[in-house]
Amino acid sequence: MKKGFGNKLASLFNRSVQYDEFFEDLEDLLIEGDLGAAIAMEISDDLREYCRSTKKATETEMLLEIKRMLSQWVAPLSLEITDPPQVFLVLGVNGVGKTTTIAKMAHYYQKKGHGVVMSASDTFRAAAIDQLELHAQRVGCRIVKQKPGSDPGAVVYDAIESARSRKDDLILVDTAGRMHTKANLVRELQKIHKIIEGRLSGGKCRNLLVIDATTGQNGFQQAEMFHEAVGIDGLLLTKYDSASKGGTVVQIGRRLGIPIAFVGVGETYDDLLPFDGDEFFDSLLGIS
Ligand SMILES: Nc1nc2c(ncn2[C@@H]2O[C@H](COP(=O)(O)OP(=O)(O)OP(=O)(O)O)[C@@H](O)[C@H]2O)c(=O)[nH]1
Ligand SMILES: [Mg+2]
Repeated sequence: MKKGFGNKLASLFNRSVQYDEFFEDLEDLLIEGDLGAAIAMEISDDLREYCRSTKKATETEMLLEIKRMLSQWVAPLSLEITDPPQVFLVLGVNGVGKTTTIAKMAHYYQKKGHGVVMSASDTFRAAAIDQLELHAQRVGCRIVKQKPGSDPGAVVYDAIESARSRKDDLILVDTAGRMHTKANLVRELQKIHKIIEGRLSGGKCRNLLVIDATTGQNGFQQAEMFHEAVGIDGLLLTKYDSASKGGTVVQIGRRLGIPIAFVGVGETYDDLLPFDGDEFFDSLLGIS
């Protein structure tokens, strides 16, 4: 999968430009790739130093040096379910791909032989419950739901009880990305999180934040907001197939230390890849 970002990087290497101009263009390209100005400068400075110390570095060597830098800032989140039932509380702003990614994860874990139940805790929109139910039918897993407008925490409570009695391994909780106000959303999520922690012993709930690769820089602000509100354990990067870049998750890894769980690469249930830094950066940087 050769990405637009990788193509641009390749053309930067192919153009014969002055030394300083090359590094300025590289910085611009990294900023365009959503890495943020500070990280772009850090990479550029490191690469200058690398080129100086190695005298004349080849394009491949420079790409591998960029990859080495990026790789040290992001880690994969362990995806094993070792102590069921486990809860994945899926968070994110409106339209980033929460519900779709829940369906993909249900499919992924069921294929591994795990029992999965979905919790329809986006009760803010009536259509959200129907949408999740349709996915549950398609992937063939159970769903716990209540009426639109009901308490999202009560739905999670029911889902946990249901998972316990049916001995399911994984509870996937859909949440609303939008509320009347940001304060409402934060309060709601904190409440849901507290209910889960109260029903299950520590460490059983993973707060997973969905970051849409097409969103750009704003993804970092979203991560800061959710991390401050409930604490984020891992990222789900979506729409990586539509975007030419994935710098936001690198920036989140570098500045907030949050690992990545899965990467969404399309609209079918199989289009979800466990995060693999090696593959991810090869594709991002266009290394073949
Ligand atoms: N191409 C592509 N599209 C995706 C991916 N993940 C999600 N989508 C699409 O993104 C759109 C929004 O997805 P949803 O799952 O409804 O997003 P959401 O976050 O639940 O949205 P709200 O419930 O409205 O907040 C849908 O059209 C999905 O098909 C992906 O990895 N690749
Ligand atoms: Mg949704």
